[in-house]
Amino acid sequence: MTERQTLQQTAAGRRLLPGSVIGVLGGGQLGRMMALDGVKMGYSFVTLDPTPNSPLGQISEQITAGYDDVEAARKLAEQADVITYEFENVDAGVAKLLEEQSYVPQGSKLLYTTQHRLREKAAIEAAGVPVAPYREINSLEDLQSAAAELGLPCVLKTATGGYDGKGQAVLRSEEQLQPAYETLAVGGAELVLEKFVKFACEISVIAARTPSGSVKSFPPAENVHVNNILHLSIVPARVPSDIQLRARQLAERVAEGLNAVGLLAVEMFVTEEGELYVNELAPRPHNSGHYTMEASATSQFEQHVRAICDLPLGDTTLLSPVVMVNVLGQHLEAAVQRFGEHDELAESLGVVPKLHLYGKSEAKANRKMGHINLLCGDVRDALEWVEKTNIWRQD
Ligand code: AIR
Repeated sequence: MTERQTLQQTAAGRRLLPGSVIGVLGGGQLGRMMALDGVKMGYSFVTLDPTPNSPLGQISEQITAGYDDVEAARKLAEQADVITYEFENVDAGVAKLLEEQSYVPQGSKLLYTTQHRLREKAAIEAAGVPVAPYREINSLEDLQSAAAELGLPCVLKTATGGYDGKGQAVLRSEEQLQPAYETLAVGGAELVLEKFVKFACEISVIAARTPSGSVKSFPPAENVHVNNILHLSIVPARVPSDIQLRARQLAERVAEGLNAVGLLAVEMFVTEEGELYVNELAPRPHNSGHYTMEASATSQFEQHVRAICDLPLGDTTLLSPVVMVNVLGQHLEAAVQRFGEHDELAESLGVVPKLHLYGKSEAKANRKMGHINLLCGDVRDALEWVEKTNIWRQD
């Protein structure tokens, strides 16, 4: 920890004024966009990432080493006034070391909770917020009796490590139980069975909480996934305003219940009856919050910096309807081409496309390479732009 005048001791923790150095575990796009906003505010950044010239490393200092490299973590702690992370599978030993040797306002408890589906669900329920009915599964017999109790269809998921639809299987018939169990329980992996929620749509709310305990949320995004990967976030979400309000209240309640610091992304299912069930949490900036970069008074990245530095949280007012569309490896070339040309379609629809690219050197299929925020008068116009450009056409 460096000695600086930018550090103020407050009742709840430390206020880190602009001029402080923020250390980030992970140098991917989320860290990069955090730094793009943080640098504007006067902070500087150092990242620890195994890949040289990572998306964040391109615009900050970088320590190139593995995430479990204790010596490198110690170096990060020396260089930074405050440490955060931009993905949640942080090595528990490294998180503990950093907490001892540096200042990690988010703490390791939040990571410990959100790295494990069963712990996460228990914490959400303890905050008085509903999750879909679920059971812990330790054997094939557990699975058979839990499936009988909950009724099919159900979703079997590994308790740790799964993302973008990996580590899960939808079970629609009894014959599918055993093969799914054998596939997912390899190496004694802990499993959880969830009742399949027949949702009308999926939404997410990003809440922020400071060490001093103030909480603010952003308006919900309506999320459309393709092949289990986020494709679109539509804001305002096309659900009634009372549901939007309830979703924000639930997200804020979860952030408070978990004593979260920084951002907490809360993914939810909305049923036809207007019920809300929390699906998943992420204690970091979230893909479904990228819309805030141009469409909100404060972006999620600025909000995260404000929260971990214990500054007053920024205004989360939505300034314009917006649709965020992800640019995956297979979309990159066409999206870049399009930005080199005059976009008559956008002009005629009154849509303003804003391109964000992450600086990744390798454009693999389904890899998140960038996104486009489409500012618009009505989200239908932005959706029409997405459709008519043919960049996201599925053959
Ligand atoms: N990320 C972390 N959790 C979920 C996502 N999307 C971001 C982080 C991480 C990057 O994805 O910014 O560093 C890794 O992207 P890739 O394409 O290198 O796997």
